Amino acid sequence: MTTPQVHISPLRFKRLLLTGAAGGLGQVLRPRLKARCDVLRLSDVADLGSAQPGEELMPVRLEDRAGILKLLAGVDAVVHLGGVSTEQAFDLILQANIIGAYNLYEAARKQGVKRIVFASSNHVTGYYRQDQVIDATMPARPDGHYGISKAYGEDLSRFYFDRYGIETACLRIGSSFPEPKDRRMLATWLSYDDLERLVVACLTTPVLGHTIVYGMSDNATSWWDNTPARHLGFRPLDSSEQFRVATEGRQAPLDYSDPAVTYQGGAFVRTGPFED
Ligand code: 15L
Repeated sequence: MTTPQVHISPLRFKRLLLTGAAGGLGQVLRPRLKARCDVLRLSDVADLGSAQPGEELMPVRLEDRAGILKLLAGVDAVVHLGGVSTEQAFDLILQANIIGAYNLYEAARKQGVKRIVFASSNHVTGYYRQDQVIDATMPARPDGHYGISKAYGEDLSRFYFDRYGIETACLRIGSSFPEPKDRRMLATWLSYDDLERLVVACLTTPVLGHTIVYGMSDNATSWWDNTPARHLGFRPLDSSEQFRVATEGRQAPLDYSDPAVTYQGGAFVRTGPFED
């Protein structure tokens, strides 16, 4: 009898790449990922400051195909936070999130990078209602062009897994801020420590495959069931409950004619400023 070969990811990496490193969550993960690798390569179009020990800065635009190819040379794994992270004009989303995602996966294929943690978003399923509990096996219902671009990234990464064996965790991140800003975020909140736990679980789980997981803390109110991603071993330890009284106290009365109150995507489902 032959022993099946298991690919075990290292708990410590030689070189990790973090894109979108100057953004809100990029700044949170920068020191935390540095603790997990010898060299942390950082990229963004915004200012990255100066390189700290063990960091290397390589600012590249996601739409720059040749630049992205160089960016992925010699990295063990990628945490891809780069791109547009809110609803914006379609042409911006097209460049950074759609062409950019294609460039990243093509570069991974050519450079032999085998694992990517992709920052997707809860807005892939923002048109499910707040009285529904959904899981990642249910069809996408994006709430705008931003959500559609993330759904594209999820499908693209599944294709690169099926065709080339590049493993990806698509993190449908909820609302990752120091604390929930409103009543909706009591359900969607992801603490920074749970964000780190989630990313580390995705980087280090021996067999990742292609997995879609909602990025949320252990909130009492929840619209998302992460059972299909239990193999990751991600156990959130924080909860939004500690903020409930204060958050509900400053919340204006709910207007049930507002679609933002009905749908999981909140304000993202309102007609945006980018429509004719
Ligand atoms: C997102 O995808 C955004 O990047 C973030 O800024 C939040 O607005 C979050 O969703 C949310 O749904 O709260």
